[in-house]
Amino acid sequence: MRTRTLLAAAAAGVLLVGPVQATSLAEPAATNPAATPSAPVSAVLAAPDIPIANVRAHLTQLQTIATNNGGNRAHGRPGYRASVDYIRARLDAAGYTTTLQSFTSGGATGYNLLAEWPRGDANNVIMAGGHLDSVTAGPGINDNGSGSAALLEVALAVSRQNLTPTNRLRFGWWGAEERGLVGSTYYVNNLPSADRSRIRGYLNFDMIGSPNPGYFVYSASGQPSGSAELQRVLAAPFAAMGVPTELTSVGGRSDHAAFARAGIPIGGLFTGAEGTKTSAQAQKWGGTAGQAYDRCYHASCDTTSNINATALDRNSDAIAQAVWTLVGG
Ligand code: DTR
Ligand code: CA
Ligand code: ZN
Ligand code: ZN
Repeated sequence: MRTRTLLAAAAAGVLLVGPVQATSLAEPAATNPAATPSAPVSAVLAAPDIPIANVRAHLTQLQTIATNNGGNRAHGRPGYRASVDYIRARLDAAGYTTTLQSFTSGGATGYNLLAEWPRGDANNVIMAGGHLDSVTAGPGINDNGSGSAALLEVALAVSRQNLTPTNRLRFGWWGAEERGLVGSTYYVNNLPSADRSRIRGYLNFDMIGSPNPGYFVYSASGQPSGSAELQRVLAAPFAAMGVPTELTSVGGRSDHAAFARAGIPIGGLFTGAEGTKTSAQAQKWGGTAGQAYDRCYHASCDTTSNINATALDRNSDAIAQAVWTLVGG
């Protein structure tokens, strides 16, 4: 099934499915009428609520890791590898197939952590990721412990639900984003083209718990064909929550960029960094106008106190809903 059809069908909340035994989105053989897709059915189960307490517990662990390792979780420092080991251990215990991909940047070894849920059509892969490294100045709890912890908890929810998705689900925790999107670029550039063509979309989550939050959805404008469906799928949960969102043009400022350059549809969520919240935004979202979305961006004060729990909860739940929709949970 063409990418756009796949994502459009998923975004519509229905999947054209053949008889029960259909396990792929490939068009059924024309010669086999029995395989003719039945009427569209709502085959997408509702995503579970992601417990914000669990997400915050992961942030507390990442904070402890930073505190015990020189105050940061930066590329090439012990706190980064300890962060990888924390996430990987929980994914292994939950039944994921995990892979550590190493690379070198600035003379130090970096690591990408890939985790695949071993079910669903491997020819139709939906990826969700975010960077796990911090800057050297601090623990990086909002940037990007927030995205990393939410992704981990969504992955654990998939396992708890024992999901049998139509499509394949793969998570990525990227290294050395703060050195210039190094880990995600290494991953995409070293992926064989056949594997690259199996990725139907990439969702990026970098800073989703900012203390003075905005609710931003990555704009599909200027992005690869198919990105508009991802934009719609990511905006829908907030509409259901009654939370207005704004589109943000993310350019090359995070790990979606390498996927976009490879022509893979991208989407993502963001609660803001050094930018200043406007009066109009404060009117609709609360918080403080004239103040940065995250005053501790790239600073030592980016600790577990630098998180807005409501924003983190809403974004975590939105990630789960988008994943369930796109993989056909
Ligand atoms: N570059 C990210 C923070 C960041 C700044 N603008 C955007 C837009 C979309 C996602 C992330 C960001 C970082 O410092 O990790
Ligand atoms: Ca929740
Ligand atoms: Zn950063
Ligand atoms: Zn970041």
